[in-house]
Amino acid sequence: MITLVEQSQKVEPSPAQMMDWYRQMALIRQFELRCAQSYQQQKIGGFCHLYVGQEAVAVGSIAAVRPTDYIITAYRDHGHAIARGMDCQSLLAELYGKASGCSHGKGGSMHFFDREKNFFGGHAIVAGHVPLAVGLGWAIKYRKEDRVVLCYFGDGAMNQGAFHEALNLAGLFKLPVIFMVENNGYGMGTHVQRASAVSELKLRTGDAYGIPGKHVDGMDCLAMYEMTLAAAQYCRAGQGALFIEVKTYRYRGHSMSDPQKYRTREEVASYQEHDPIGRLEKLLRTKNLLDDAKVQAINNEIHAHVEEAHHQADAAPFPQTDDVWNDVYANPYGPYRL
Ligand SMILES: Cc1ncc(C[n+]2csc(CCOP(=O)(O)OP(=O)(O)O)c2C)c(N)n1
Ligand SMILES: [Mg+2]
Repeated sequence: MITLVEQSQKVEPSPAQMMDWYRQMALIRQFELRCAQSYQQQKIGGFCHLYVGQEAVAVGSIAAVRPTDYIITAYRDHGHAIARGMDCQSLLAELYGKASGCSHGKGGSMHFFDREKNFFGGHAIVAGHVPLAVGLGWAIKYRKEDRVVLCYFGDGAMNQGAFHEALNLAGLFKLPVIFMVENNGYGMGTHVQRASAVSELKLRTGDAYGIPGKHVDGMDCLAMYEMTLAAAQYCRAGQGALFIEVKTYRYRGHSMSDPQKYRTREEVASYQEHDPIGRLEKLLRTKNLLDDAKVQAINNEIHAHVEEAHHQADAAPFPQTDDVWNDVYANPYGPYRL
């Protein structure tokens, strides 16, 4: 039975909440554009996957869970970390390999982490973190805690063995995990229809693992909020795990080096017409919460914030050579126990 989701009452977010989501999405967009620039300036090394276009997914869904709930995601993690409230300076410092970075400069773009904010990464191996989400869900159930896990992954991850082993256990033990696939249409350059035997992803977990699948428009922040709120209620009520297929789109290449021969400019433009930030902006304008001057002021404020974070991160020191083995392996008796 998926009664809680089916009967989810319409939630009308407050003007302050919607304005906050608008700011968060605009912050993620500007942060990512700064990353692209810093990458070209060779301040960022290694892999770097941008979240431009997908902002409404992280912002709408993370707004619907509590700070005590666990968040875990794959390598396209900048947007989730910002929506979870991580500080831009510690994120940029991480990208620049600095000791003040959230993972002490040793994780980089794909390994953002914040134990205090219950943000469990940032994971580079496709689907490698889905079993970890199930472990977190198991811990919650074992300890009888009032928490849920929000686990994000890409459409490509659903064809990995680890995903299926993990979902089987989550279904079997009715664990409080929201599995959220960010279906942006592609795994690197391969379209989902060329990789998945059943391309309507929400159908893939119900019969197989007893985990009901839902569908939501990932370009709509309010829809994301509403769906995730209902999903969290479902998990908190002890009904088990839920799967949500989020239809979204990335505007930029898979990573920083992607000639994008697998799609046309027209295809990208057709999604940009439904831009999640533009969409919320339109709504806020109709409610007289935004006008040209306010939009400009918000963008200027965010620009100044990101530039300040960039300057501080740029000036920060690199880790010491002596620190090379610190924070690599966990001390099971140390402070980082769950
Ligand atoms: C186990 C594994 N195989 C291959 C890769 C290389 N790889 C990195 S990202 C990626 C595509 C994943 O696509 P998707 O899950 O749809 O996420 P998206 O990039 O669209 O967010 C692949 C194959 C990897 N990191 N891990
Ligand atoms: Mg994808």
